[in-house]
Amino acid sequence: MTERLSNATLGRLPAGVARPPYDRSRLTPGLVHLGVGAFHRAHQAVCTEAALASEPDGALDWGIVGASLRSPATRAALAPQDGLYSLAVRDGLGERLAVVGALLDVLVLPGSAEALLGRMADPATRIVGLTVTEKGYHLDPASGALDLAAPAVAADLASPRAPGSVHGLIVEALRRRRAAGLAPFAVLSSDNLSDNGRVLRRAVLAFAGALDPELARWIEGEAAFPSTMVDRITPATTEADRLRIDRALGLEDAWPVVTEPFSQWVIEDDFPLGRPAWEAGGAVFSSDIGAWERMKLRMLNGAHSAIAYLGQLKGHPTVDAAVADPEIAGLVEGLWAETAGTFAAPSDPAAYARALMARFRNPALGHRTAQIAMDGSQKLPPRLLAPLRDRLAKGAPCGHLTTAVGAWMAYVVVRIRAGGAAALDDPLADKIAARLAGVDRTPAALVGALLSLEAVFGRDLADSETLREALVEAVERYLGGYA
Ligand code: CS2
Repeated sequence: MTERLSNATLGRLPAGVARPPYDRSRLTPGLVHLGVGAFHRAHQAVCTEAALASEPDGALDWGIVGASLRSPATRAALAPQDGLYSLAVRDGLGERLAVVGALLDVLVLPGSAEALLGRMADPATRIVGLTVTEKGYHLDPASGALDLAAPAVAADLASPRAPGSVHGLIVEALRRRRAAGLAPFAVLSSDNLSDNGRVLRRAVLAFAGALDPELARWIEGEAAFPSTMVDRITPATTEADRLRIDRALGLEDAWPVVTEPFSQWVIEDDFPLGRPAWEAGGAVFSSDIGAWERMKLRMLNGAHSAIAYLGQLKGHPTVDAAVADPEIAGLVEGLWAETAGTFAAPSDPAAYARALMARFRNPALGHRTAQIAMDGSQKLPPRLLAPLRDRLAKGAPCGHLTTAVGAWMAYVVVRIRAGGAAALDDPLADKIAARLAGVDRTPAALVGALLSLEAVFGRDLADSETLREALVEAVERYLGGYA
């Protein structure tokens, strides 16, 4: 049997596999990260690793304690490996492997909630990061405000000392810090939300305010919520990845992470208690995160969602297969032409678009369109509906944006018809299925039912006749075979 990757076996890795160049036995925790999935381990943890490696003889006090909010799987895989995992960077030219050492431990909720709160309230913890995907924020997607009635949020408001949501955890840990006379940690969202720091701050303040206005005022005055733009395409790891990587390591790694060569992190430099030297990993500090975020969300993620829905409707399982289809490549180019004018670009959008298409064509990632298609109700507003709104207001053509939104609608209808709400991976699946139940099968009726989802489209988009007509046309085109 192959031995497991661990501190004890690190020395046996083949020469070509990079490993932590610092003394791991001296590494102590400084960061807590909520949502320690593949993306965090391919991105922020790798920048942290570079920061640690940049001062191997310095104070190694920025180790990461991760928390899994929903599943014990990450801990089960990584605890026997002392938190070590390998990162496989892949493109058409091959695969580069590195073992990352920055992650010290993984705690799983709900069992370890108390240990996690203790760690967050510890004076050594100076930053609490989050990658919990859009739905982990429990926001009303159209307005961006915290949904105080969402079951996870309501449950934490009812028993705030034993929280399970990100807001509940952050507020309870901050309450304990305040009681202990400690300054707050910086709260760092690395999710694909527009103005993620600002949005999270508003949500945390709303949550705290509902419990204890004094505490909310303290958080408002003292705590930093820097915004960030994060980017690295990181598909879910497959069994084939595991087997291939184990062979290359000569050791078993139960949960390696596969990613692309490109990585970008733009961060607002607001860390009152200090931060790792993330620039060593290529992070860039800027005071204008909004511009970076809008370009990335509207161009990369907007195109991704369009590719995912159209790819699913046309039977393309992966992004590279989908963009090899001229109709989809054409839609993506058209989408970029429409979105380009809707934000103040921090760099040349044409060059950015060319680089994006090359990344989408990466043949070694196998990024599944079904994975990106998840949670459309949360993803559409910042990616496609925000630029659509801007263009509609100017009376500018938006045929490609509406085609992409229409593809989402057609996809939703196809899934729900095939297997009911359970077949749609989306936090609003039940609501969406209920809207569609009993309506006519005509494209106009289906579009009407979906546009009435105020949490997604707001009032304004539902009221736009121009949009409605364009969507009916798109849905007709893609649902033709199914209607
Ligand atoms: C993707 C993103 O799954 C999705 O919705 O669009 O995860 C995307 O791969 C990342 O944002 C790239 O940085």
